[in-house]
Amino acid sequence: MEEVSIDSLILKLHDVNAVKFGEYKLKSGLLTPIYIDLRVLVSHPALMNQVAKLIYQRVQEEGLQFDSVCGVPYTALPLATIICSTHELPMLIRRKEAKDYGTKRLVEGSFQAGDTCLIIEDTVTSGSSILETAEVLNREGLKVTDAVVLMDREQGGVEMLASHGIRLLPIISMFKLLSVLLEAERIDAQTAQSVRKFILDNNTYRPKKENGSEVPASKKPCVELKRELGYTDRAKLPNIHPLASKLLSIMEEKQSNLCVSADVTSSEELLQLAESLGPKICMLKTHIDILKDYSAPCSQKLQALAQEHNFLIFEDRKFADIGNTVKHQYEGGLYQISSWSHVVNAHAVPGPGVVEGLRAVGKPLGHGCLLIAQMSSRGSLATGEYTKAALEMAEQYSDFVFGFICSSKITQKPEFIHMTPGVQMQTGGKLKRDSFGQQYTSPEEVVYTKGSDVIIVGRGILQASDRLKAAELYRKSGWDAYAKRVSQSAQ
Ligand code: 5BU
Repeated sequence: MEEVSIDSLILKLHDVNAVKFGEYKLKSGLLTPIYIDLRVLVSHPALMNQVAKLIYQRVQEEGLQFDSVCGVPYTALPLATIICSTHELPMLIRRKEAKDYGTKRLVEGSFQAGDTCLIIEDTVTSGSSILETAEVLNREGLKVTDAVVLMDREQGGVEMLASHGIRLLPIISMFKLLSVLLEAERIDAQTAQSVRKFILDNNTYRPKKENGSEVPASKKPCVELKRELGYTDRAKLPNIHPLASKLLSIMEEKQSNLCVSADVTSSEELLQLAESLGPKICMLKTHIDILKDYSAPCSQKLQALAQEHNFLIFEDRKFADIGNTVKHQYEGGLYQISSWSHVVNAHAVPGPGVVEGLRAVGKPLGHGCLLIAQMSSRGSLATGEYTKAALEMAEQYSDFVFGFICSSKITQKPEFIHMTPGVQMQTGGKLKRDSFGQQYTSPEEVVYTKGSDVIIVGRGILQASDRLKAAELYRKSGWDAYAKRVSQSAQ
């Protein structure tokens, strides 16, 4: 079977009218400018096989463990059938017509209480169809921990299912679909923008408060798509962290939202990189503990280069211990990170103490911290509720935390900076990966489609034959995507 790329699949889905633009009514009664109707797939067997193949690929890449597979009736039922038949996996069928067949079982197939069942779905809006199927399976004693969906409309399904303990793994996101169709000139920029606005304005997820009541709609995670502030205006916001303000000013001045990840193992090469790429970047990211010959003069020289070329230094140390320990790790030891790095990052997993420990050292020095809200690696556990908790922690300590490491924009608050690793130019529309699960997205998709501020690029530049030329290519691509995003939001 031919190799399936997401981009070519999106175009084929558009060819067969599985994706339509106009005015359509959703199950909820809401009028939508885009309609995804994957029911037509059954009339296109080759396409059906490609979709089934992509779903199975995702299942394998994620290393999902399960005892059986259940497709949400009806559209995903034949998809589940193809997957289960091709790979000889046990399947279950959930009956929809419980009332008509009162005495019959609600779930057909053999299983044992405690078995795990993987759910497959064609399209997700709010996630309610998957939840309904999961609840039927749960009542029969089956566990549901993961669901794979071909098309995620990005209207809150991931968050809603996560709040019920189900991880949703989408293959195509709405924003990806729009950018591919726009690129292929199947739709114009205005249509793409109106769909983007509709999606952002109509997030269906309403988180529950601890007492079970819903958070009012005005506090929904997705805020109105207003005219977006540019980097210059954000730098002047009254509540902005001084370092975030400095970074935004550098970005504007150098027309660069590129952070180079200087993952090299000798001090000489690190300094040479900082010297040559300095004029192209807003930030240089280090992993100081991979240097084989670190000594204090190296970080002193790096500081001088940062001053000369006007960039910030970010030590990607990923602190993840109790406050007292990270305090020592930050200021002491061999590397004395706090003495030379403007920015560090931390995992939210230990709870607020990790930020408090770092803040005690970094705040008096005018330094700042990024919280790791999402990761670029395959199977990352930093999703859904975890990401939200990291966001809340950042809000609580906004005198020290000024942004996030994330794969896409997670808050509309313009004071926070979003920085995204896992960036490489894409070729041939195929998602790039390295052999250890690093996943790559293009600068355009990260900044324009996903709304992040800074691209973090390592091997995309380091492995190029001409690093300076590659850095310029990434700088331009990231900057153009930002300019396009801001100008479209002004329309
Ligand atoms: P690459 O060569 O562009 O794949 O390097 C990416 C860098 O960003 C590398 O230093 C990682 O340690 C770092 N990184 C990441 O790739 N993904 C993450 O989620 C986080 C950091 Br956090």
